[in-house]
Amino acid sequence: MFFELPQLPYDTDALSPFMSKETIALHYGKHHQTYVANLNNLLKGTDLKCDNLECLIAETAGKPDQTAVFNNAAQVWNHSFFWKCLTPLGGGALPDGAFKNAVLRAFDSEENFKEKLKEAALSQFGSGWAWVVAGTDGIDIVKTANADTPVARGMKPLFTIDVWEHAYYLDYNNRRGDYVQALIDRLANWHFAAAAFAF
Ligand code: MN3
Repeated sequence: MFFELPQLPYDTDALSPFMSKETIALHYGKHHQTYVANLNNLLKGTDLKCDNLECLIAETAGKPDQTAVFNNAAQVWNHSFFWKCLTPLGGGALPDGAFKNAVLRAFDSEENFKEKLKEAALSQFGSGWAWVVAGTDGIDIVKTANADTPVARGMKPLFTIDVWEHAYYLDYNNRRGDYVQALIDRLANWHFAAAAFAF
């Protein structure tokens, strides 16, 4: 049961200047890679019977003696998902279809949806994530702290923004708002979110 760093869906300089290749080298090549390595090391000493991340997250969530496995499994899942939420051709209007219709039902307008997503990303105190999720009541926006993930709570993630400082400090210093705005306006892969909603 060994996990690998997934391939990036674009070149390391493809998101520049909104996310520099230096940030990708650090964030993907060091942070994400380290979560994978830590997880594989931790699993050598356990009797967890899982061959995928979702199983590991479900088996370790909320268990104090499994915090290290949970944190690293969740961070591998979160980052693997995060890279797919970005694209060099990102931002712009939501694609027409079921996802957009669900966004409009929940948030009245695209502008309000994006504003609420930005608010969640900015109001997450310290490290964490802002998410667009699908639940039984339609689409919602939630935030999680540190490694925590909606996957552990029965919600279906459609889109996420990493707001750990390692995601933006090289490019934006302390200006989290500028990073979040650029991600939403220029990098967000709404087609991926729409496909995740339809799946
Ligand atoms: Mn990160």
